[in-house]
Amino acid sequence: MKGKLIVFEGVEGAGKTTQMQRLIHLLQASCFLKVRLMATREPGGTELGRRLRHLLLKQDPGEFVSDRAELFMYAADRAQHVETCLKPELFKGTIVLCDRFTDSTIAYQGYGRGIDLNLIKQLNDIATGGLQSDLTLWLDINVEAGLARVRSRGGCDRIEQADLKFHQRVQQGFAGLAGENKSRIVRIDGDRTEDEVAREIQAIVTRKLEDWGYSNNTNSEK
Ligand code: T5A
Repeated sequence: MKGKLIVFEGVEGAGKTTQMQRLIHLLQASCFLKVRLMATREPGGTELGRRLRHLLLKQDPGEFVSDRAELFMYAADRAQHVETCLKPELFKGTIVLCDRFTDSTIAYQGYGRGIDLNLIKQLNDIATGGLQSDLTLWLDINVEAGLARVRSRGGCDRIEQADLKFHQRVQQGFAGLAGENKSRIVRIDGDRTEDEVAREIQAIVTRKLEDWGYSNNTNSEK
């Protein structure tokens, strides 16, 4: 595929959304102007996904969502997202920035909920048709600090409300994944100011774009 998929991952409140927006503005304003860019997210990157996102995250004390039902809803969201959004954009040559992808399912439903990791990997493969990120930026932040950031906004969703141990297992999941996938996943210390984190991300992504053959020069295209 001509395009590249850059994914942001991390526990609740790690700063993914903030940093993704900053990166997209920076790339739009930078010398990589001729690169086609798109920002999306999981769950909720498609119309079907937005409905699944609502079902997944809404707080409804009267309704119990089983772990496997949750897993399959994330997989359905991803299958639709890959088929109707990610693959077409990557074929066109777009640089796609995505807030969460397959590693979130391994961390949350695998490490967090305790569902068999091989089952999740198989489901991820089915949902993605083998599509992997070209670069994953893991914002590594203290779990309690991230939850405090989210809670200070007010109104937690169904997953944010899970207990601290759940979120600590999710964090261990991301750490394990980063250790196993050193060429794909880059760890970024998220416990710093927004500006410090943004500067590191800018440096990493600029280097990657150059490695991939995108020229950091207003006079030339890829
Ligand atoms: N999920 C998702 C699964 O369980 N399985 C899956 O397969 C997938 C794909 C998605 C939920 O679904 C789960 C994971 C999630 O629980 P979501 O709303 O998209 O729900 O959740 P998050 O992606 O976690 O979004 P959040 O908004 O909660 O976290 P972000 O995007 O990491 O953080 P951000 O940028 O919104 O920042 C949070 C707050 O912190 C401040 C921001 O201003 C904001 O108020 N902030 C900072 N404060 C201090 N210093 C910094 N450096 C800061 N950076 C940001």
